[in-house]
Amino acid sequence: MSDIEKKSIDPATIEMIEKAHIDGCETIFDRADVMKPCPIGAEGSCCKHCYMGPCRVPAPKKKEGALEKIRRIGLCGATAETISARNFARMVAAGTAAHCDHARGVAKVFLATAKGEVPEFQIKDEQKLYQVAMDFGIEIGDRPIREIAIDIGERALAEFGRQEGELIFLKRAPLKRQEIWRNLGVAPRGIDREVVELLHRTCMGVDQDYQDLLISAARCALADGWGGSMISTELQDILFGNPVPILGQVNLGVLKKDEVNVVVHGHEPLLPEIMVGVLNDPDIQQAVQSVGAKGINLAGMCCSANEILMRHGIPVAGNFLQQELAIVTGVVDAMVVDIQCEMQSLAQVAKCYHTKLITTSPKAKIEGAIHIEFEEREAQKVAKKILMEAIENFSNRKTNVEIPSHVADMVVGFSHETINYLLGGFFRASYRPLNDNIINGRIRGIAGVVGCNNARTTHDDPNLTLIKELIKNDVIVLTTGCAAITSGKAGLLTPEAAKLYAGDGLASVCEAVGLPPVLHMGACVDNSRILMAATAVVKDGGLGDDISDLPAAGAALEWMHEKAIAIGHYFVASGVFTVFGTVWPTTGSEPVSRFLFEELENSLKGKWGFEPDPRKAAKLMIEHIDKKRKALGIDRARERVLFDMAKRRELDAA
Ligand code: NFS
Ligand code: SF4
Repeated sequence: MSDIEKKSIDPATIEMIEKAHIDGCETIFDRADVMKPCPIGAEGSCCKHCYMGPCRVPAPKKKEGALEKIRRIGLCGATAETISARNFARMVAAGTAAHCDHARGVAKVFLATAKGEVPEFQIKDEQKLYQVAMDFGIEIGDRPIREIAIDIGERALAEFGRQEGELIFLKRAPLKRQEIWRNLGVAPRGIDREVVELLHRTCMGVDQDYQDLLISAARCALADGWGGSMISTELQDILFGNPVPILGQVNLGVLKKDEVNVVVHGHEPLLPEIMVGVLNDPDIQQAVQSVGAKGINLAGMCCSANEILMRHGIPVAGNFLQQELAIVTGVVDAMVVDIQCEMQSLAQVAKCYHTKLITTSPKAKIEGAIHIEFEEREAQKVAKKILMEAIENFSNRKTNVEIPSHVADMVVGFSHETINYLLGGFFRASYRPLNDNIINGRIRGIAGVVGCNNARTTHDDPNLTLIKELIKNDVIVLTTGCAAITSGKAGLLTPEAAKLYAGDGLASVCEAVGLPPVLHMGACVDNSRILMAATAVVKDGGLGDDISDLPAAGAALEWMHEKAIAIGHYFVASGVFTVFGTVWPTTGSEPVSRFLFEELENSLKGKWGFEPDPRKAAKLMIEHIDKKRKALGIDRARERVLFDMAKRRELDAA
């Protein structure tokens, strides 16, 4: 394998890394060669929680003496276990804060919309509005939609500042799960409260019991999955429409040489939604013509991409590690970013070309970028202003233009409600057919494969290898975030992929209902959809009475963000075996790792796993799925199915 092939398995990515070299433009792929991770920080053994430190307590190398062991405490006496668990918990708090602050923004716009203060936004999905109203215990009767929506907005916002009781959406979980949370004292009270409390607990001299720290981190993470993230998914669906299957295209090849290209990158769907709406505005179209462009091409990057892809079929330029490379094509006239996962280096890369980097969130400015703040009350005006900046920039393109030809088709937009309809039909929407096919063994189990790219491993490779291995073994895959984009690029998000890549059992089910073997469920906040899908499967019956009983597992092999740790921890705390790859942040403390990998299962019935090799990770997940099938007494059914298939082949051959 050449050096460049170690960087990515995506041909479009490799092409652009090479172009960047020719253009003399540095990217993250170059920096990853030069700067290696700090070995002490990488294992979670560095504490900076007070300035008597930073204290470093690296794991002892083999054959070290007693003296070395004594040094494994910080100045204040904090043990390696405390330090490791505190670092882990802080990641959970930060990740939860990111998802939930995004959710707060959505809730505020939702309430303003309900009050009629932002005419640009409307309530699009009334059915979902009623559903959420019922979950929130809001009276429906014959009240006008507007009033119900105001109540929902207020109640959603109150979840952030709630001081006592528990988050409302916890009641959506299977009853047994709720019991587990309450008995263990991890049912989150208020969203902000859990984040603040975890930051407090992890300060110098507070909670210094690693098990207690990791359990309280679960409480905070649950405030993300069943709190902030779920609120943001639900309210975004009501405002912009619950996603339904839609065709889209993905990879850098979606950029167009003779059109103005605007890439929206980040996480909030608010501004991109409005941009989609004003693309055909006469002023915009006229401006496009006047600069000699053939049109204006809006494309997405990362989770912003997933949001507008699912609802409007807007093409996706790429995932996290492709953000700089989109600019390297030389045809991106504006890259518009809001919050999260935007690399600061975009500003430098933009300088190598003609691209205008435009920041839009008051929370996320970047030195060297143009700042045009998104104000929802002036949403259209801002959207048009940004598009005009891009159009004006079209004529500034330099000569070093090259767009990779790679582009793939995909079908996306599988909200958990849509899966319901697709399986059961609109009038008898139900997960029954899924459950039946799991019970009869055609589908072996369910896996959620989600999360980022990480420049410390070959871009797209671990996730893709894992997903292919899972579907080959009849495990249906639900995917979100950057992993979903990886799947799209590789052609796995099409119904035809079932025949090509899935095992006989899964393929037969996919072909019967026209489903891809890998279902794109949205952005990272939409991992809450996976929780809801898992809950729906439990509630439909026949597969135990808790999420932890399901033949299911989760993974994020290329994770890098703190948000991923928050997601992983709420999956674990919801009863899911969750495997991460590439690196593991608590390797510095064996007891902490053991607690997460094994002991947590005693109380939360879910646990973490770490396995950088994607084939081995698939094996771990499938073994777990088979163990659950056995516990449910449905392992025999699967043996029969396999036998049937073999028999059928024999007959075919005869
Ligand atoms: Ni999720 Fe989406 Fe991608 Fe990772 Fe970043 S874009 S919120 S954090 S890198 S999957
Ligand atoms: Fe060192 Fe303790 Fe301060 Fe951490 S909190 S830096 S271990 S003295």
